[in-house]
Amino acid sequence: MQRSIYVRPVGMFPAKGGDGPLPDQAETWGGLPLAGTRFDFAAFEVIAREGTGVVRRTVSLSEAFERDWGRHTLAAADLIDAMHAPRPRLAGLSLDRPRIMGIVNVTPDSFSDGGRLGSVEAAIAHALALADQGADILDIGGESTRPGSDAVALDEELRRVIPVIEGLRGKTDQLISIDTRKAEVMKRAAAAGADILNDVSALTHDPKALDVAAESGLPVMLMHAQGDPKTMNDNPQYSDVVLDVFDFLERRIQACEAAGIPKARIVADPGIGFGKHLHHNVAVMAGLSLYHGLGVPLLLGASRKKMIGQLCDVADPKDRVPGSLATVLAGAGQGVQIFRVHDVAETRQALMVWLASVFGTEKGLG
Ligand code: 7PM
Repeated sequence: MQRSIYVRPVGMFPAKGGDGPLPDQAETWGGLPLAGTRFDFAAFEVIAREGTGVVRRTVSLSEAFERDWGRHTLAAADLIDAMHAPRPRLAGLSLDRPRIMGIVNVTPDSFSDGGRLGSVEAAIAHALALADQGADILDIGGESTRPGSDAVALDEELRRVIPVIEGLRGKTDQLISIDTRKAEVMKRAAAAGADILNDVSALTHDPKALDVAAESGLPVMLMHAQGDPKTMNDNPQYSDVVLDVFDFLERRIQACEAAGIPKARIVADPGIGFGKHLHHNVAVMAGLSLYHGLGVPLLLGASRKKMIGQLCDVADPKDRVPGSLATVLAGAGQGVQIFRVHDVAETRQALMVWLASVFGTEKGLG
């Protein structure tokens, strides 16, 4: 299925409504609430696929509501409902302020101080340090999905991540997500105490993943990728990357709902760097608020990625922290709810100051 019309909220400004009930439409003519964030938005960018091309126009809210959209009316109305509805808590976590997901890689190269036990203990210590720095979610991953990388065998992935989840559970109240494409890893991680499933293939890689995820009852994070990690960045092809990613995520959300995973348990992620060249990645970054029309919270993972290296000519990922922070603030400015990052303390500081400066409040991240 390909949509012909898309609506993107633009013109974010601090909401004046406070925490009360939604004012009726007439009173909100100046702006509509954005997806349970502290923002209202002032206008729509209406985007239409026409033939092989795409046309865009920015219209005020009042013009949009007064105008006859003809055959597009229903599709546009659904998107508008979806983008302004507040988001329910995710595994107990409220999403009315930006949330930080700290990356915990459990791969042999990430903790190089010796054998497997050492790397399990180092990963647990690292995760606890990230929790201390203010991570709301700890994302445990044992399969390197780096562009060009080989798949990791099931037993090896289990040996890496399960002891880390078991070790962490009981030591922290922070949410634990498991970054995996494998149904068996999801099942075992859930049994070990994981709270969220994070799949860079949006539950497409493993034919059993959709049902296992539904049976687990856990929330799922669905990421867009084009192709398999091994080859995905060789020659990615899109008609319009921003819209094609929307269509993919919309289809995957529908597949989840059909399998018994309601929208209240779904997060969507456009997948920076996964089957995307630089011009694709920056187009997705600039268009992030479009994805609020999916009706679920958004997750952005651009931390230390090649996009930053290419934009600024920085070869070593460790030197990409300032650029990573810029992606977080750009995402926050478009109402993205969750940020997957390596540098939790730095991200927290940046978001706190951003929140204070944009909204004029001192208690931004609570
Ligand atoms: C090596 C290079 C190892 C790159 C891992 C990576 C995302 C993710 C990853 C993301 C979600 C990384 C990637 N990226 N899950 N897992 N979104 N939801 O840079 O962008 O961390 S792995």
